[in-house]
Amino acid sequence: MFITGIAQVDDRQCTVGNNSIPDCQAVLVEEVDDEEDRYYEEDVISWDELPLERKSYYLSLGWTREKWNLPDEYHMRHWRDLSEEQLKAVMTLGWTEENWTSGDDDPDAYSKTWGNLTPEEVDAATVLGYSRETWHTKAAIEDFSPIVFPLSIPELESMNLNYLEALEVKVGVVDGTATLDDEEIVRYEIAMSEYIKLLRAGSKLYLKYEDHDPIKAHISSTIGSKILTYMRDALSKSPLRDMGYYLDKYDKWPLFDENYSFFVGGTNTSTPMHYDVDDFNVLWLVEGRKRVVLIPNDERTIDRYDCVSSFAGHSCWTGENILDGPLPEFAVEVELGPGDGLFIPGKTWHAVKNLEPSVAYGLRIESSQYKV
Ligand SMILES: O=C(O)CCC(=O)C(=O)O
Repeated sequence: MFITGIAQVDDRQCTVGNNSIPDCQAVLVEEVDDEEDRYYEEDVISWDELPLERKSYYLSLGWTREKWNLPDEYHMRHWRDLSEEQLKAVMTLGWTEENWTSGDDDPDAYSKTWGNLTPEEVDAATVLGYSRETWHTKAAIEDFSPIVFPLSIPELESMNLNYLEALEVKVGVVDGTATLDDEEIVRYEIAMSEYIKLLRAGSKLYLKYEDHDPIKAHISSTIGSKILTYMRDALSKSPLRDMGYYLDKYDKWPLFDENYSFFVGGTNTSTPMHYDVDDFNVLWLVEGRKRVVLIPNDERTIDRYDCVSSFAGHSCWTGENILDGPLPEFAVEVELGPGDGLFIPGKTWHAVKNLEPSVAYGLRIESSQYKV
């Protein structure tokens, strides 16, 4: 589900969670399917129909017409291409031809931990090539090594609250106190300057853009392109390269809106517990302070958390509140200040609370995006 439509709401409805928006002229941003999702472009557009510019891009990544036409992994295949055994397995897991084809929400079984699947579902998932370690809503065994490091990016350091307040741009904001998936919740559009004023006055609204989010188009030229250029440049020279987390191939891969994230929130706004599948994810603070709680997603915690919702197979949200109350077993917490970068390993559970009004930028790369 992606956000593409916009509907007016009247003034009395201008609230997000417990926050009301004064002098509200906000618009409610509705969520609708976006068939143009670039991640699945190869499934919906034939090679010959690709616009020239997209074709050059895919050619640069090593695609050819022949490769484009090959059936992809089983979950990308058309219903009619599945073998009898695969068909039985996907139906046991809850797929119907309709939701398989539309790509709408995964069946409920996909939100369960491996340990909570029924024996029939385990057999079906095994037929489809999954194991306890690779069940796709849960982590393959990953390094658990959150790393905090100083990162100087002079070109972005001045892009703080004052800078943002002066930009004439519309932004979408969400309830910054929600404990569930915040990539698919209702969002309101207001002027950036208006939002920063509310934030300074203690509002719990949160401006956060992650992943493949069409609303990013409003800030691509003013903010997005700068984050992509300058963050990649700084990270390519950071200790993360020698440590083996920043890979040489990241230097040349084209970056798009989905490769940056942007978080602007007031004191006590938060991002609830989730994981992202990116191979590379760095959060970098320009202004304010953040508390981040991280929990390994490996054999120590493998049956502990269910995905109550997931965002386009990219992130998994548990609905758990781990920011208030005692730290769960194996959790670590870090505090970030201006100029700190945090490397968040793929599929690591994490939740974030802004301890002061904060501005943060992020760069993330998922290798499967590049299919090479
Ligand atoms: O800063 C935040 O609120 C969330 C950051 C986050 O979840 C991330 O960068 O993956």
